[in-house]
This record gives sequence, structure tokens and C-alpha cells, in this order.
Amino acid sequence: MIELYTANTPNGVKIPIALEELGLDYQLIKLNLAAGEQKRPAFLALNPNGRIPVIVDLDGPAGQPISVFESGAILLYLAQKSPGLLPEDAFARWRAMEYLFLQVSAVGPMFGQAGWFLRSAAQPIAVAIERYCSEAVRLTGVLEARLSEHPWLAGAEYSLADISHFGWLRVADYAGVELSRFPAVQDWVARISARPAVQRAFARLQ
Ligand SMILES: N[C@@H](CCC(=O)N[C@@H](CS)C(=O)NCC(=O)O)C(=O)O
Repeated sequence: MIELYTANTPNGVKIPIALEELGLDYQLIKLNLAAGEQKRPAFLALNPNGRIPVIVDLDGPAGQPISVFESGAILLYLAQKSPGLLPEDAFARWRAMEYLFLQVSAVGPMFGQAGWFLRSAAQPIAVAIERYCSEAVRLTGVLEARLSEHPWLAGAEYSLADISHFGWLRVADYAGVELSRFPAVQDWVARISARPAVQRAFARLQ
């Protein structure tokens, strides 16, 4: 059994989607981020960075419980635990890794900062909005180029790379990205949204 601490946010949706895709049993523990539940000592003991998502696998390595934080690390942990999120072909597998790391190192941080400066900053800071929003648009262009040539980010197969990016791209508007300018990404978002596992994950996150 896996305990999943998460919320319905761009990073938070990745792990229930992965768990549903793999058909793994999990207990969903929804945190109220606005109330600061992610900063409580019991949660900080699992993730000293005070952010969701986090999992605790009660049946971890050698049957021992293990906690894992950072969505990219959790996706890789799940891919190792149960086949289905990473292509078996070595070339496609490394494409999946590339796009997973692109998401956690660039798309997530840039979209997050773009949205924060656009919507949450106490006063508008034009240079920050320009920098982060233009990066969010540029990165969406990188995905558009890939998805114009391949159905999924790793190539022919849906993988953890798609799950990782989907959380942010489905709410691209938050970061000032007009998705209609990126038809291949828009179509990819629609195809992922229609997957039964994705719909089950959102139903549980309600
Ligand atoms: N790099 C982290 C980012 C996690 C993250 O930023 N989570 C947000 C929700 S999308 C969060 O917990 N926000 C609450 C806070 O910052 O206190 C990951 O991919 O897991």
C-alpha cells in the first residue's frame, strides 16, 4: 500500500495519475495547502522542503517502508516498482528521461514563477513577468516541436514524461501561455485528459 500526500495542483496531480495508470493501490491524503498543512512538523519529517507530493510506500525496498519526495523522484520510484511508465526500448527510455528532467528543471519552475508574478505578486514587476512568461512560452514551443513529430514526448509510447508535463500544460493559461497557439500540445493535453486513469485520478482529487 502506498500513502500519497498531495493536492489538486500542477505537481500534485502527477502522482495519482501515475498510480492510476499503473493500477497500484494507494491511500490519498489530501493536504490543505492554503492552511499550511505542508509546513507542519509531521509532514516536514517526510519532506523537509515542505511541498507536495510525497509518498510513503509501506512495502518499499526489502519490504521496509520508504518515503519519497519530489515528483520526478516519485515517478522514477514508481516506474522501478511497477513496469508501465518507462518504455522498454533504451532509446525511447532516454528520451523519456530527457523530457522528465526538462519538466522538473525548467517547465515547472518557469511556469510556477510566471504564474506567481502574473497573479500573486503584491505589485506587478514587469521585468519578472516578461522573463518568466517568455520562458514559459519558449518552453511550450520546445514541446510543440516534439509533439508535432511524435504522439508522445518519449516517442511512440505514453510515459512518465507526459504525466510530468501534463500537470502544468493543462493549466498553461496560469503562466500566461495561450495554448491555442500550440496545436500539437493542445491535442496532447486533450488526449491525456481523456485517459480513463487520468479521469479516475481527478475524481479522487475532487
Ligand atoms: N519540485 C517539486 C515542486 C513541488 C511544489 O512546488 N509543490 C507545490 C504545489 S504544485 C506546493 O507544495 N506548494 C505549497 C508551498 O509552496 O507551500 C516537485 O516536483 O515535487
